[in-house]
Amino acid sequence: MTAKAYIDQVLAETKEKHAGKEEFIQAVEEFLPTLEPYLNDHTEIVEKNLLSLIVEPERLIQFRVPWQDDEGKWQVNRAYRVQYNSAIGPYKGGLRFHPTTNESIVRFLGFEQIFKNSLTGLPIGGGKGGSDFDPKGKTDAEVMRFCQSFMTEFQKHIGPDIDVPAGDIGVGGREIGFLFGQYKRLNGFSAGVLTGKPVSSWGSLARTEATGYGLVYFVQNALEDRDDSFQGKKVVVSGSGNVSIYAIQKAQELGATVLTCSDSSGYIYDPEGIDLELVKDIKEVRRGRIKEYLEQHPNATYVEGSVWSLKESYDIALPCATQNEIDAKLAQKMADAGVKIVAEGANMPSSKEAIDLYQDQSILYCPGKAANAGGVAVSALEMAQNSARLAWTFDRVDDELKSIMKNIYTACSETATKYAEKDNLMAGANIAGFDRVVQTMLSQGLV
Ligand code: NDP
Ligand code: 2IT
Repeated sequence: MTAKAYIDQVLAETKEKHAGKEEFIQAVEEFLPTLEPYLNDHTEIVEKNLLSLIVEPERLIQFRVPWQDDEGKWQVNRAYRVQYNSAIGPYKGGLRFHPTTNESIVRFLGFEQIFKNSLTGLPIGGGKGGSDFDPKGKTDAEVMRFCQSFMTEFQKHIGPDIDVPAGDIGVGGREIGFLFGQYKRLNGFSAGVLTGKPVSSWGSLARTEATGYGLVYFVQNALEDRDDSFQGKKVVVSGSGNVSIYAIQKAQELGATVLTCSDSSGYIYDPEGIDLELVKDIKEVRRGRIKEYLEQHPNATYVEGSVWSLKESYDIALPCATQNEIDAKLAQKMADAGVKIVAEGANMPSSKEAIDLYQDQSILYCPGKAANAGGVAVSALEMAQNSARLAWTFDRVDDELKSIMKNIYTACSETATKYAEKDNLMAGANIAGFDRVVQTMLSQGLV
């Protein structure tokens, strides 16, 4: 069977088996076809039917989380963990608390995580999880009770050498702190069971900054490779959460003007450059809405709807909010605004049609599984520090992060050049991430 026919067959089987799981099918459809030139060179993968093993998670756990709200009412949420692939290390990936979380979303995130983690070069397998619990509008006490109930069940399935969760949308230092406290109460102190922990509970310095910083380091490498830099560039960022805030900070440090940030209600456009201290205060301290930015910057603009409909010209787009925030129509608006580089801080923020448009219009596309790998990479460094019972300095972690992002960029670019063309970083990321995982699977036999 040819590589192409084999890919088509596995895709058709996946679509049939998972009808309705749109995000999961989208992630597989964006991934498998790019492997064709690699499979042409590695026929043993076709012969051994390894793609079917790759799309099937090793384990998928679902459980209910009962908890009591401040009025004394009993509530229940649904939670998931997909332990996708452990070829190269313990399952590793975040937990998302957002009302839209479902099996399709957890599967797509877990599938992407396998190859992202492989690209870091560190010993971490792929996993992901979360719940349809919405932390928005909940009190600290409610969030704590939810996290304690979540961990009471979840602790059966995790461990420093088994599965090591971290944060994602709706799960930051507060949530990880409560989850860690409950794990400790049930099992004793075991630092390496979660990452993204508060620094006082053996968390790593620079983990909070790592995804946003890493995203900007990835783009910096792509720019330098084209004799360019961030200096004087206009940058548009979506979201105003963990990834956005630290992407904005690093882009500003490197001389760019960041024009926007957003939340799920609307976006701020500030031609003088986003006031990051204010955004941090609104989102991290007040847990408020981005519209509140106007109270201190009446000359900025607040617009309801997507930031990607912005008409003012800019050079670099950093989508850092959520999946499918950019469809073909919005991608066309970005092209009209003159964007040259799209680098994904979020997981799968661009639809398949949007990616096709970037590629048709020679917009350099930096896919999330490569560009946002800095977060999980520093999580793996947190695991290393926890195993050694040491705490590294901020600068040491940041230097490691810089070198990991450089290596990821180089691997994507060189693999793209070998199997497709230099600017096809999507093919480069997919093939380079896949190679390490499947070669390890082959070496371990059928397990
Ligand atoms: P946060 O919860 O800190 O922030 C999420 C931001 O995205 C908020 O501004 C939120 O707005 C916005 N957002 C969420 N859902 C939607 C939606 N449906 N429509 C529009 N805006 C939305 O999450 P993170 O910053 O941690 O995560 C952002 C993205 O980065 C996600 O795709 C995540 O998977 C990815 N990522 C995160 C990593 C990490 O280390 N945290 C690592 C790698 C990737 P609002 O407050 O209105 O909901
Ligand atoms: O999508 C991601 O890579 C994350 N949410 C971070 C995962 C981690 O284990 O740090």
